[in-house]
Amino acid sequence: MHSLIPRPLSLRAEDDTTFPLAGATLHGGSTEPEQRLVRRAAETLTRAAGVVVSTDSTDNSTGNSTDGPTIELRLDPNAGPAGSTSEDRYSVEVTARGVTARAAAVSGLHLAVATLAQLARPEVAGVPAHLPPVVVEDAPRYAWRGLSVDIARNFFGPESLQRVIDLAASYKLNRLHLHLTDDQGWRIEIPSRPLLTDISSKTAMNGNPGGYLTLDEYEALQNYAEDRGIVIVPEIDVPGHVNAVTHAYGDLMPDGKETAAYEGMEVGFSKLTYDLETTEPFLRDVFGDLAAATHGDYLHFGGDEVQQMKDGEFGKFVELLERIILDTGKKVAAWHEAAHADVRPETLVQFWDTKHVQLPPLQRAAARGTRFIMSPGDHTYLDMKYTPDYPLGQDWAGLVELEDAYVWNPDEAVEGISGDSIVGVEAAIWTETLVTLDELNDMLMPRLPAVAEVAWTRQDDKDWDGFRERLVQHVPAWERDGIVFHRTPQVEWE
Ligand code: TNX
Repeated sequence: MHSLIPRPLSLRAEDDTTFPLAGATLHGGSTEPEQRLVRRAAETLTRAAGVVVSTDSTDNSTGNSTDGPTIELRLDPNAGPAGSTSEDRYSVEVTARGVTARAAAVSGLHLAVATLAQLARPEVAGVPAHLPPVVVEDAPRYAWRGLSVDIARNFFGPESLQRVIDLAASYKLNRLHLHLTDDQGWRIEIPSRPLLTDISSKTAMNGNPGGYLTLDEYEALQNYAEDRGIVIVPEIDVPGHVNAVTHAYGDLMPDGKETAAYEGMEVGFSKLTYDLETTEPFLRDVFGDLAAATHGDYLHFGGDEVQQMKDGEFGKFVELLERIILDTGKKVAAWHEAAHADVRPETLVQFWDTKHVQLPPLQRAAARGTRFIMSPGDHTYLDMKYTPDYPLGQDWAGLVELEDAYVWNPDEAVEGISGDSIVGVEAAIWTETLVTLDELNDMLMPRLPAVAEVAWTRQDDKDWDGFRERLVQHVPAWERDGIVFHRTPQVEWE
C-alpha cells in the first residue's frame, strides 16, 4: 500500500522490482532554483530513506562517475496528468533502473520530491531504502493550499516555524500565512516604526515571553520556505486587533494616549480611527516596509472582528487598505469581513467564521468575481479542541475531530461560493492556548494532513477509511522527526 497523503490523482503500481536508494544520485537542471532544489531533494530523501542520496555535483567534486542508480528531476511542460493545466502538475516514474520526476514548473518538482520522500520511507517498498515501482501522475484540486499560524498571541520563532514548514511541505501545502500582529503582541520588525517591536514585541498571552522576527530572520525564513515550495503570506491585522499598535503609538488614539498592554483572550475591543491624521501615514509605513521585505505576491490586512466600529468607517478602511497595499505593488488578501464592505473583485477573501458571517454580501462578491480561500472554522481551525475536555484549544467554532477536518467539500461550505470562486483551502491555528512547539504539533497532527488532502485531492477520490489507513503508515516518520501528535480514537493506531 503506497500510503501517500494527499492521495494523488493517479498512481499505478508497476510490475518491477524496487529501486535502490543507497548510492543513488540526483540530477537536475542547471538553473539556480533547480540546483537548489536538487540539493534540498538529496537532504530530504536521505532523511526519509535513512541512506545517503547524493547530488551529481557532489560526485563531480569527488571525481566519481555517476553510473549508479540515478534520480532525474526535470522540467517538462508535458508532465502530469493528460490535459492538466495546473502549474503544480508533476509525474514520478520509478523503475528498478531509474527514477524520473518531471514537472511543468519548479513548484511541481518540489511536489514530486514530497511524493518521493513519502515513497522512500522504509516501510513503503517493503525493503528498507528502496522506492516501490510506480507511476504517479498528479495535480492538485486547488492552487492555494495553506496553513495560517498565529505567532502574535504566543510567539513561535524561526526554528519552530522551520519545523512547521517542513511538515506543511511534506503534505504538499504551498502557503504559510503568518498572523504577525494582534492585541497581545507585534512580531515583525518595521524599520520606520521601531516602537512596534521595541515596546509591543515584549508582551504575549498571560505574561508569556514575547519576541519578534527581525527582517533578516524574515528573509531567511522566506528562503527556507521557498526551498520547500512554500510562499509566506504575511498578515498585519487592522483596523481591529490593534492593541499592540496603540500600546506603542498613543498618537493613533483619539485621546493621544497609549493603551495598556493586553495579555488576555478577548477579541474585538481595539481599533484604529479612520479620521485621525496619523492613521494613513502609519498604515503606509507599515505596509510599505512589509512589502519591501516580502517575496510573495500577497499582503493580508486581516480586517476581522472589528466589533467597535460602524460599517461606514470600516468600509473606508477596507478601501484605504486595498489602495495602500496595491500602491506597494502587492496583491491584497483579507478575512471575509472585508467582503461585508465593497471589496475589490481582485482582493482574495478568506472565509472563516460559520457563526457570525453575513452571507449575502459574500455571495454578491463571488458573483462579481471575488475569489475565496476556504478556512471554515468548524473544519479547518486546528486550534479547536478534539473533544470537550481536551486540555488544549478552544471550542467557539465547535469541536474539530479528525473526521470533521477531513469529511467536507469546499464547494459546499458556503452556498453560492463554489467552483472557480474558490482558489484554495487553508487550515488555521490560533495560539491563545498554545505555547510550545509540541503543543502546536499536537493540535496540527493528525488534522493537518486531513485538511491537506481536502486541498489537494478531488472530492470523488477522497475516502475517509482509506485516509485513516494511510495515516497510520505515517507515524514512523512523525516519530523519527519528534513530531508530537494526538492519538485520536478515530484511527486504529498500531
Ligand atoms: C477568531 S479567525 C479569530 C482569531 C482568534 C480565533 C480563535 C479570525 C479571523 N479571528 O482572532 O484567535 O478566532 O480560534
